[in-house]
Amino acid sequence: MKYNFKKIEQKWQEKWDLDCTFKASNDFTKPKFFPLVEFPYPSGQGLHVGHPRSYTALDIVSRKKRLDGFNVLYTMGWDAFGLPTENFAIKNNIHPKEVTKKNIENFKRQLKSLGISFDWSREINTTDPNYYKWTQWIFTELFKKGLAYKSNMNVNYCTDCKVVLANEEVVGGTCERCKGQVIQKNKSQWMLKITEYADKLIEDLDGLDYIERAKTSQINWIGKSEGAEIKFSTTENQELTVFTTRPDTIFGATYIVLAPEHPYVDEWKNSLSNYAEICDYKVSASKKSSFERSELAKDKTGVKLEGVSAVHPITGETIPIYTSDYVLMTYGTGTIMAVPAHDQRDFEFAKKFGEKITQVISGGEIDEKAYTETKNAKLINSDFLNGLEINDAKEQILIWLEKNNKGEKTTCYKLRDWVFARQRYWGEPIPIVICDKCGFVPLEEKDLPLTLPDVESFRQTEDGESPLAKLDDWVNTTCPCCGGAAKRETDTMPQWAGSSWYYLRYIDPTNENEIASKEAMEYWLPVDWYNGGMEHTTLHLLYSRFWHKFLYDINVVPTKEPYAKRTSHGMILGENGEKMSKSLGNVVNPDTIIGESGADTLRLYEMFIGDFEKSAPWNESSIKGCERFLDKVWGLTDILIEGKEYQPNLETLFHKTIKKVSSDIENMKFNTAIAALMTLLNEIYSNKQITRKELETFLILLNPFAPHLTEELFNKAQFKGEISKQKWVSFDESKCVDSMLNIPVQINGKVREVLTVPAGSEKDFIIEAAKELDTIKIALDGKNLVKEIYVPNKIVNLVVK
Ligand code: ANZ
Ligand code: ZN
Repeated sequence: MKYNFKKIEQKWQEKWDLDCTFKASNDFTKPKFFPLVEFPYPSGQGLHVGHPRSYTALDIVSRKKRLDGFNVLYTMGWDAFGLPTENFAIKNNIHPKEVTKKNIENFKRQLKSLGISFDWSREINTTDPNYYKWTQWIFTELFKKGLAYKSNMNVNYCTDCKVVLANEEVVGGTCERCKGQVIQKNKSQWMLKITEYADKLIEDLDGLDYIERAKTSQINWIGKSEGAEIKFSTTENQELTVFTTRPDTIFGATYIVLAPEHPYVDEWKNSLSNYAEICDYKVSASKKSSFERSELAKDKTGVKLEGVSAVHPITGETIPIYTSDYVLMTYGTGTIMAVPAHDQRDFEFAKKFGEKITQVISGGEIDEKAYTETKNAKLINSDFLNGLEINDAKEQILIWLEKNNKGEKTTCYKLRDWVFARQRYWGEPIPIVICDKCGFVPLEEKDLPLTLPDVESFRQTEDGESPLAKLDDWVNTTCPCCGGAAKRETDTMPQWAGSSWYYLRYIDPTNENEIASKEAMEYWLPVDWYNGGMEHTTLHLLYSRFWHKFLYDINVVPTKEPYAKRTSHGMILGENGEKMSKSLGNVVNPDTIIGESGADTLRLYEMFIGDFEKSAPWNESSIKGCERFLDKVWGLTDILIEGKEYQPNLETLFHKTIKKVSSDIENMKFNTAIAALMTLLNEIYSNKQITRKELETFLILLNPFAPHLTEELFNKAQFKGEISKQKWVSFDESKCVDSMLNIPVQINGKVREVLTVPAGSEKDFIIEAAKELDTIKIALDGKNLVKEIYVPNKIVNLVVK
């Protein structure tokens, strides 16, 4: 019994649009629910079947919450600035604005065809000047508070894309996007001081309902280490400062290592007898990524600085200085004290270069590896630290260092400030004017947005500057501060800017005076549930939490954190189990599935495909299974009978299914919820009829998953109103227990019959009833019954001789 999904789906989508069925209300007295999914980058390829997994999941939650009486704000937007659009525009000589517009139209058509219950009246677009006015405004506020600054930085520069790349955009020394060569380039860049929020970004994770791996990936990215800086004097008139997390091992420090980029390596040139060799080494190190350099397994390389040496701050011993690429300039002080007995990398290096290995912590063995510490290990070979446990030794040495002015306690972070500029066209202009007299001057709010001017060509200048740099009329301006001649900043903001605060704009998308009204923010914030890809649980979450915390500190938002809960879905893979990609030819377009089987089938399938948090391969035959299930649902009206009750033999199953589907939706177990509905449907069909009450319950339970079909059937069966305006169904806990039990009856351990009795029957009653069964009676006839065993609710076993 095929149903006409094409007609039905279109009909309901039009009706929902016309009636604004899913519009979030401005009645702030109702309980609210604010779900959020990562808004897409509208690429030329259109929607991928991976997108609907997240959108459908929170659509199911949203639809249920509405039936639960919540005012739900579920909406969509476009993260539309960025490189692919710009590259396409350059290649085809079309304005990126036009490309973006077309791509958005296509994405929107596709999303609408999925029947997601978005409130489309709140749609936003990061490239709309009314939107980026506020992105720019946040930047000027950051600037005023000293959190945006310009600094000379060694940056990753892709020679093909001609852009500065973030570390995570560089993969194995090449550009993640174009695979072009990445070199280090010194450039004056706008930076955001996210490091100022490092502690808060860790501490405040505590109160949040984030999946564990999202929390750990943020904590690891921030990489907070408590330790000490220790000063070593040298034969030159400069001191070396090392960062160590193990100041207790100081008596085991047998040499010093500088990063190859350390400025002293050049400054000491005249004292270094092997300077040429050192320079060669620096060149080879500059070709490796920091990841390669830090790898434990890599063979250690390095060069001794001949002609200089350091002095141990406590023993006064002379110790050698090396340079090696396993020490990174970007972490700590770019200098370490090597303790080869207890640090594996130092150990490997010391063995190769024949340096002294002094054990200072008791226990363990040394062979291929440095000593491993045992519990309660004590300090040895360490003068006044001897006999102390590690933590006590740390405390004592810190006291000594501070007293003798040789070092102090410090905390180090892996997190770096955020490079916040690109030399490209399709991004938010940075709203800063550069004046000879006044320096950097931010635009005032009344002069925002600073709109992106039109240009003739979207290519960078020959020397890799932003295309905006070619527009003299635009670049030359007057200083907002002194009125003198000044120039505009020509760099634009990075892709991450617009997505760092977009959820705030959903709250009040057309507000012209502020990001959103105070009242609306008080009501809607925080986001109750944010779902998105695992690949965004580190940087995007950190960046947006940073901006939110800043906005909280300047009294713009009422909460410390933007998102109360964060979950992540697994990726949908190609049929061959590999990541879907054009080059592998395994990409599935949702349009195809919707055309062949309908949106409800696609939705159901994507939720049935496996555990929501795990990745799952695409599978055509399971799609057919989902389609058949919906066809069977469509046939329910043919076996419909009157009746305001559940039929006795189905009552328990209905209550159990309501309970299961309700909690499964809240816990993202969409696949098991669907399985429960499939079981219920089979039972209904074996029962050969369904009452109106049962049909109504079934349709409401299925509605969040298959909204079009259930709306249509609800209407067809002449229930009052629309299904999306009903109340979610309730269950009775006491009715979730099966009323009758089926107990197998054995004779000498062999099952002969199954006994059906009311749940909770007494043992004696059950044994007597078992003996009364026809087959059992015959089997017992003339035998000597020696034992009667009853395992409660499980089995009766009668032993005869
Ligand atoms: C002595 C020592 C003894 C160390 C020992 C470790 C074990 P985390 O935990 O990641 O912060 N280190 C410091 N700066 C470095 C740099 N720029 N490049 C490479 N390594 C660096 O690691 C801190 C430890 O990593 C520091 O503590 C230092 O080695 C090394 F048994 O100092 B340790
Ligand atoms: Zn000025």
